[in-house]
Amino acid sequence: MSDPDRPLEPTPEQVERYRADGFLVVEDLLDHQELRALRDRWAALFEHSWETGIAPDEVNYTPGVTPADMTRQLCNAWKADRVVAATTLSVRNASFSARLAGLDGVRIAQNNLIWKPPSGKALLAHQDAAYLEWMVPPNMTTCWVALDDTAADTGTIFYLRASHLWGRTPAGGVFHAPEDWLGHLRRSAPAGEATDLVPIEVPAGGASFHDGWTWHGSPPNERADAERRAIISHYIDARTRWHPEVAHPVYSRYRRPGEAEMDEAFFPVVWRSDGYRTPWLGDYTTNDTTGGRPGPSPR
Ligand SMILES: O=C(O)CCC(=O)C(=O)O
Repeated sequence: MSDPDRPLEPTPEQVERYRADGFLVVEDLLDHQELRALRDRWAALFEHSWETGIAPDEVNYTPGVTPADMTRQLCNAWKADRVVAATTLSVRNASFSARLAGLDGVRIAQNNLIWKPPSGKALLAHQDAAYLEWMVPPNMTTCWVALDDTAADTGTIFYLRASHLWGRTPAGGVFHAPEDWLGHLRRSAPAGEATDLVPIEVPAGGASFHDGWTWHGSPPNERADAERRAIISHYIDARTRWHPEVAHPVYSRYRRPGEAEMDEAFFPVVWRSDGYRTPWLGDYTTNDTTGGRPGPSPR
């Protein structure tokens, strides 16, 4: 199951379950070697040590400044670290996600490293695609991989089964450390809909995949002795375009003026059914699971 360089095909039953539930669990996506390599890079990344010398696009954690119980996040750390890139931009993760979504190809839109410390705070229940009005069309297919054994009481990701069929609600609420992580969901759920909340309990290296309109979030980590880390690849349809009028404060800086097409330098095509893959990815994602080159630590 774990060769990152080979396409991975879901079974017809997995596709059917994904389309019905809006998510799918795969208990053994990463092998021990890939898992260990990612864990070895983790602390250094959150200390702002960038192996490539390039900072992630968003850094929601500063050592010694961010309160200890906040859930930490780095967005697009694949630009900072090639071990993170090897998993995020793997043919395995991208092909499996695309096949579940019925897409002929996917680009990476964003990657997230989430670190919920012991007793760490919640992340709001939301629909990913609601944050993507700067794309045409707003869409997303996500591969979420646990780096620790997860349980309902360690603040794992929860999905609202079949909520991708509820329709599209504008983004709302506070994403990081909300008072009530289900508040936005409760205000948005269609009247009479059952709220079938499913915690994803998988061993480390286990994964879940979800649709961009599936409601999901994660409650506080109730345990004082358990980390809860995840590496997340948010893919989009390879044909996605820039919205001509709506800008994102961070990501629209990668838009070439006057052009609708997304630039493969920043949103590479990770997998396409005709075999195409953005050429520079070959050299960049070395799958060097020894931990990558030691790099400088600019602050
Ligand atoms: O890991 C989490 O707690 C939430 C992650 C998330 O929102 C996502 O993968 O879209």
